[in-house]
Amino acid sequence: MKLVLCYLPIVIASFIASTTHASAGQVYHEKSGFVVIEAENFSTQHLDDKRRWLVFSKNTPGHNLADADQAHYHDASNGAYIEILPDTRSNHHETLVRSENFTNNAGTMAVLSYPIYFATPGRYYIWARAYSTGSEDNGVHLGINGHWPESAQRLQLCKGKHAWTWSSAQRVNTNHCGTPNTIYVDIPHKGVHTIMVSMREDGFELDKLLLTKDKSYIPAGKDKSETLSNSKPLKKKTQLLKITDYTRILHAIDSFTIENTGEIPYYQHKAESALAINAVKTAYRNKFAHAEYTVQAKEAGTYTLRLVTLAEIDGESTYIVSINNKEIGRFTNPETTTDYQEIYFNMQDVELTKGDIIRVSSKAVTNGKIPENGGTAFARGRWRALVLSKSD
Ligand SMILES: [Ca+2]
Ligand SMILES: [Ca+2]
Ligand SMILES: [Ca+2]
Ligand SMILES: [Ca+2]
Repeated sequence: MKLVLCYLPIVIASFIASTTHASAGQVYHEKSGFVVIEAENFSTQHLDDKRRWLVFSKNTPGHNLADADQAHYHDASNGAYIEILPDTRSNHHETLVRSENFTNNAGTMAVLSYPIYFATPGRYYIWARAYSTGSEDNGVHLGINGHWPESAQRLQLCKGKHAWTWSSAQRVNTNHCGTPNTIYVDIPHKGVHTIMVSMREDGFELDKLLLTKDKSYIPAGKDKSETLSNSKPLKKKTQLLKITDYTRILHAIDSFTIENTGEIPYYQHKAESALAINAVKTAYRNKFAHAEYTVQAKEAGTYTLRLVTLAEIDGESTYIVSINNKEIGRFTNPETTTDYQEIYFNMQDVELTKGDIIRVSSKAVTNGKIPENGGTAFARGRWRALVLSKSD
């Protein structure tokens, strides 16, 4: 079997992009008192000059670091795991060098970080899924938020050699194989906390971590899938689609006055967020309706104005924008095959001062194309907004 390896900065990026469940925007979180982490999906690694956690999967290339065992990705959860190398002490015949191939000082060598959102604070028992082939590759330290509480140091496994094995046992002087179900951290409050891993013995192989509030829980096999947030897509806007920068949007419905503004009235077409003319009434056809907005003191300045109208299949309505009865723009909708398609009309360098009356007018017209009730249907002069963008 060929031994394969990647160096970490590359591995993290490529791994997240390709083979793992995790992807951009996904983060670990606690779910019903459980946190399950693929060890290879760590966020950062520090203090890794002498020993380094390396990711192994079927895609990683070979290496020539000291190592006493072959790769074990076949039975690894997510097809990948991490091993801390070089491993210069795989058995007790090889020299123990403190702060090199062994350290009892948690948090001093090859420190990994896994930020996790916990909704439920409290005590979490930590299980590690590890693969040991010798007597000097079966201990690791755990920590939280840069601290290394005694309760999370010296996770150890003795049984289950040459197989992926879950352990939550802490090595103590009276029991070098550790006491089962004793490794834990306390999550002080709801929020993001960073679970950390650091070297105790080189050659240690870690596939997965499982944190549980249930002290009697015993994981088996690959156990649960990693607990990742499931980000829903953010809500996208459906109107004013091409308005990508603006100072102020004057919405036709919310900002403009339509009472007592002319001989024929607008009504509010709320489903389309538009003002419109009820062209069913023949008296309202081919005449301008008006809506008005009074400029406030804080809005004084020079702007580009964009009138957002809605094209309609049954007619090409005309629009007029005026300030204090002086026309500054006159536009006609283009023909369209899509009802309520937004059309944008620009007016450059418009100076607004306090008390100015901005008036938007439009009329209902027919293009004679759409038969209706013995005649043809009318477009209703719909418009949606007047957008103010401050000139630079
Ligand atoms: Ca190895
Ligand atoms: Ca070792
Ligand atoms: Ca090993
Ligand atoms: Ca894994």
